[in-house]
Amino acid sequence: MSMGLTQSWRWYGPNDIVSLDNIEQTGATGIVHALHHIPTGEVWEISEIEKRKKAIEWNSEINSRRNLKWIVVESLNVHEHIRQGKEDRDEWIQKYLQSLENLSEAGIQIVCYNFMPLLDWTRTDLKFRLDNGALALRYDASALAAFDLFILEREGADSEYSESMKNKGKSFFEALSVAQRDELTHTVLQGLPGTGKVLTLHEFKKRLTEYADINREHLKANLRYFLQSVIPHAEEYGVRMCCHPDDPPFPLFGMPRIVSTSEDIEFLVNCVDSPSNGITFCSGSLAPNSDNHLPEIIEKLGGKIHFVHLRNIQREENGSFHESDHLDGSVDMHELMTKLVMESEKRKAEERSDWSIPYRPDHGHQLLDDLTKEIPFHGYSAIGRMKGLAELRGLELGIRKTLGI
Ligand code: DNO
Repeated sequence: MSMGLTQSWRWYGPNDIVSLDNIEQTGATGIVHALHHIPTGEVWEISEIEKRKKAIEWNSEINSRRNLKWIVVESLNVHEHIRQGKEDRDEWIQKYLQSLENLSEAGIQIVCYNFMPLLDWTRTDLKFRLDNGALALRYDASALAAFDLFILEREGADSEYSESMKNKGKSFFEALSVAQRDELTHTVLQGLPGTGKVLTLHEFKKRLTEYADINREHLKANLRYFLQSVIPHAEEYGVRMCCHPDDPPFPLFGMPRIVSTSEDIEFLVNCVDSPSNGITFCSGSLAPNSDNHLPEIIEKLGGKIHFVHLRNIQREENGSFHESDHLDGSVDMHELMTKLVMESEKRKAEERSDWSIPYRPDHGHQLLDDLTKEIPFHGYSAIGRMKGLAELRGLELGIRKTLGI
């Protein structure tokens, strides 16, 4: 397998219940990590980066190097003032560049980020029970409509839903107890990974108004501005930036989302033509939109993929979906893995040094012993991800053997 893709694992840091010792046992060698304690936008000082890198790569208990390397930053988050194109955005961009330069000095060359307004990933249920008793993350369009229309009571929301969706949202809302309404609110507003921060309803309402005048075109222009300011420097530092697609891939709460489709991704990579301007290919984020043809995206934009999240989802009615087993669901994982293996081989033939594309099992079900634990980072339990990684690793090996490579 040494000639394959790089198997990696997201580690949230000292508060993660999955330790580095545990991760070594999964067989993953790449660590995906961020300095979550630094507020979004502030500089990641070289000393902080080096300290963490050492904590990851060096086992001080036995004074020996671990078989782990911090290879991807996920994420170096983009400050809201950059997304919103506020007057002081250049100052935030300067700080961003400083962090990139420091990361490159520490030898970390892949940096993931996203351009989703306010909230990162959004789900309505973090403990959806599957038939086998395991728990999964789910997005239920009726629950989201219920929250938006009847809990948040967002101005203008009424005109954005079809009559039938409004009715579904209403029935959903009416069936909820007060505790369930609170739970739904808490679930929707916690898409801020790693920070442990959950916005309150009041904060969220207030922050939504910041987007009142920002339409799709406006947000796209702000993305272009960000890329034009950052990418030439990233290239100079040897850092490959990779934008994570919107999860889910459609607008939420009246705010635009602009990295949701194949066309959106093309817009992004065309903003600046550089090996440093790439994408994170996230199967589970793109797949809820059935118009997104995932294998085609890899074929078309494969050279721009610097990092991969592999996860499956099962599409349900009306845009709802839940996270299914890695090899089972709406995504044909065998086809995707084949395309990724081919892309990697192509890079080898072109003598690109980045042929061993890092991928990680993105999310996993909560199952077996993990069911008895409190999982601090939803989707990031050990056993479910281990199962995913084991399946994906086997899939890659099988494909390579079949193709004779
Ligand atoms: C969710 C993750 C996302 C992702 C960011 C990347 O589990 O896939 O939170 O890390 O959107 O910037």
